[in-house]
Amino acid sequence: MDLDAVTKQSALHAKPDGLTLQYGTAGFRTKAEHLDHVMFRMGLLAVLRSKQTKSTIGVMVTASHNPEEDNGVKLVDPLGEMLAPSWEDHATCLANAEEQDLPRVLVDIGEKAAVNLHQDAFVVIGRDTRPSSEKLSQSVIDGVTVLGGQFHDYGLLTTPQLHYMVYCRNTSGQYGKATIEGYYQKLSAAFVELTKQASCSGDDQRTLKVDCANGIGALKLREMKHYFSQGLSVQLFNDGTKGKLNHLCGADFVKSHQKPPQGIEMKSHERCCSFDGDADRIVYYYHDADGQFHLVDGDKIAALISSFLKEPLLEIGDSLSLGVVQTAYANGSSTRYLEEVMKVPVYCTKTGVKHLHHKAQEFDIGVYFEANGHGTVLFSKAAEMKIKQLAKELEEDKKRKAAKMLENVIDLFNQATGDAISDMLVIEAILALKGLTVQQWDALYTDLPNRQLKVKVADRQVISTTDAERQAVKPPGLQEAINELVKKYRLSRAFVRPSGTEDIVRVYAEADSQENADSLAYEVSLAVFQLAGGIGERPQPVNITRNLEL
Ligand code: 16G
Ligand code: MG
Repeated sequence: MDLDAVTKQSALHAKPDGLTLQYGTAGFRTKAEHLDHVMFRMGLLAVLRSKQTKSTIGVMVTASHNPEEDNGVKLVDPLGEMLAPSWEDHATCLANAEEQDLPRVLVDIGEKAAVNLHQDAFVVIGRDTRPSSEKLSQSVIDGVTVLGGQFHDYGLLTTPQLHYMVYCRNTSGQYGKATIEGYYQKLSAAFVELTKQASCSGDDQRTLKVDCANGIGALKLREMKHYFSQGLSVQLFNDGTKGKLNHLCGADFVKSHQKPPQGIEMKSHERCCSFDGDADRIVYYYHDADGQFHLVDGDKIAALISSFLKEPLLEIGDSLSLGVVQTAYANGSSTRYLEEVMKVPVYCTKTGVKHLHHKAQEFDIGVYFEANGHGTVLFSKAAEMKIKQLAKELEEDKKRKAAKMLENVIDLFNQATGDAISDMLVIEAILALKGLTVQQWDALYTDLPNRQLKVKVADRQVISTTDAERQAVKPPGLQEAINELVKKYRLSRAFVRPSGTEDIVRVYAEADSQENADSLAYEVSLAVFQLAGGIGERPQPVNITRNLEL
């Protein structure tokens, strides 16, 4: 490593005094103006990680659903996964090192991780549409170059597309071509193939309105829709030509406010969906005949997909294991439906894609979704080989068809990560094949009314949790207080956890009616405020907060 060159270059990307950041569930994320040094240093780190793994590493510049002024960065590991936990610690150390300590910290990481510095390094870079992203990705490139790494800058990409590129490059093209056309072709071909078996339904059934959050999803979907134009017609809204990124639109807005985004015209019973700012999340929704809004979230996506998969799996007669992974945010009705009606095993993990992904890898077929719309289906290598072999060999027509269908599903899911575009195509294919309307899909089960609130506390780390975040172990007395409150309501459940992305504590409650869910969430917020060092204004009852918002 040419440490002198690193020091010199680093001075051009100097770290502001006193700023400390942590590599969290979503990488680094904060105001864009504070991130230049982090980007440069993540370029450095990506080179070390690439040398250590002897593979291509990805760097994605995005802050997903955060406001337009924010930005962030994530590293993508060789098989398209999130960065390994020990390297998250290296990332945090490197980002927080004072200028004069930077060379020493770099050498330290190299030693601790046993990096062979003579190995070549290759880094691929992608970015979202934020005004700050282009310059910040140039800082990543500066970091890569000063350590002698090679790179390919893909420019504008969705986060899942960058994961795809990394995965393709590290599997010598076997998974697909590491180009944007390669991505469009692979997914569209699988979609077209899968929907061939759908009996023709009316045009209106094949139209989908997509709110693109004024983000990168709009650009990419506009390019891609020509590849599957016969099977599905998508109409783009919030495509970035006027509105602000994630402002009053996008999956996060729709899920947390439980209302439609601005900028989309919804007629009753029309199927609509929203992506988030980097297109790795998707939720569906519609208005009924009375103008009532209905959200069809990640839990219902998991329910639709797993019930769809059960049939062909049964047909091929091979005992491949199927499991569903959720988080504590999964609606209680969804868990009950999956376990009791669908009879599939359901597991709960901590919040954050990497935790769900990890658990899902334990099954031949692991379906994982967060209620907020992050998710995918993972097929183990063994399951994939088995299915592909059966699709070729099976004699009986019905069975071969089922195996073929599963084969297309495998190709349609972006196996590197959850992907709003690929999830959308899978969902659209299933609805077409099953002849289901969005209302029929929504009617699989009825969500329990729920409410999420935020509480400001002096130090959110005073709360620690166990049992996949469903129980608070600290501060003392908090869980007991929650238990007492929960007892007051029917079909109720509540939990609290420190956010991994904002400086707040999150509260979740569900109960038999919206009033009760609201009131339980409020009471739990008060308990957090009192027992976990709340600051600022005391939490207010939900209807008051809501009136203030209007
Ligand atoms: C990040 C996570 C998401 C999680 C969210 C929770 C990834 C790619 N993203 O956006 O899965 O739901 O954080 O945020 O892992 P919170 O900790 O603020 O509630
Ligand atoms: Mg996102």
